[in-house]
Amino acid sequence: MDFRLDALGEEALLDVRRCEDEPSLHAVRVRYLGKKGLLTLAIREMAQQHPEQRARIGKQINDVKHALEAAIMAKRDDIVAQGIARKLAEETIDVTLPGRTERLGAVHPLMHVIEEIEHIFVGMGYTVAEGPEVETDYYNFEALNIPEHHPARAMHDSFYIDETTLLRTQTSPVQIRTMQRCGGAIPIKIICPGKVYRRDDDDPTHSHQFMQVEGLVVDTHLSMAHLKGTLAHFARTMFGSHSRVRLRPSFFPFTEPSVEVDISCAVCGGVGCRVCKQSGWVEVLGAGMVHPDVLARCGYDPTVVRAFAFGVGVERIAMLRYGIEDIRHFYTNDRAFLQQFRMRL
Ligand code: 2NL
Repeated sequence: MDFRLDALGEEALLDVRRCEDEPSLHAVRVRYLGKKGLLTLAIREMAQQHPEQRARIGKQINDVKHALEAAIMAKRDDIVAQGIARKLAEETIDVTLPGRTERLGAVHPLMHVIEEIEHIFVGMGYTVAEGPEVETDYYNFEALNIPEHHPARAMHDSFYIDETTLLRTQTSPVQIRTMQRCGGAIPIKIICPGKVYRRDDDDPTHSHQFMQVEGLVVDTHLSMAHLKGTLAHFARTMFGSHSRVRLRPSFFPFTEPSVEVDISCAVCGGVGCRVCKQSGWVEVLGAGMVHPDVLARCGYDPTVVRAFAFGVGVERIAMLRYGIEDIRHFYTNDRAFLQQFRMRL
């Protein structure tokens, strides 16, 4: 019996040592210590021994049992520790790696320029007015002295939706609507930024849709001097204190007199370069005193009230401001191009 117990104990400890996971360890426990386990059977066998030997054998069985239980417990701790160690090795997190940053978008350069223009005019007491991009031909043309057979109304210049509805070709309709809503009240000082649409199928460097900011001031005693002073202030704030404006006579159906407005080239400072085609000047605005017929149509008495208006091409301003040579950059969504404007908030 003694000899068998020793052998059994050694075999059991060997089995424990060979275990690599908890299920096999559990199987060893059942094999030796379970209800029909080998050690359990030995205990039962002990009952048949001579009483004088029982105590000694009982102690021996207990020793083997405790040794086995201790070995199983130690092995379980081992297995658990190994499991944790393996997981830690597999799931290492390198806290020194750079984080995954969200890609931040940027304000589009055209929007940024519009906001700068708004800021400059708000500083002179203007408010920003907006209106629909889908307009009637009355607001887009008729109210602005552009009669039915005027070349500017030809189908090829505008996007018509039906016979009387079109995408606005300038933001003047917003100003017409504002004057009509004000019902003869003065003063009005507004700027109207927004998208405008023109058909330019033949020239790939022109976009069908571009940005415009128009301005309108309605009051008494206004003259071309106020217009020029306003635009000069705009140019100096936008392009720097050395910036100059130059007015050249022109024609628009809705203003009289009308002028084209040049700004001294912000790229070369007026000496001559590719952007200004060596002239030192860049044309960025059209302007004039609002035509009396337009004022009358909007509920203002042109013998009492004066108004000046101007229209700015936002793309041209942005090109000058940032030295961008091709207008198409604004509309191709090239991220390399757009990312350059990220910090200019
Ligand atoms: C240009 C020309 C211009 C106006 C826009 C205007 C608006 C009303 C009445 C009279 Cl409601 N005029 N706007 C006047 C002159 C020129 O824009 O070349 N824009 C880029």
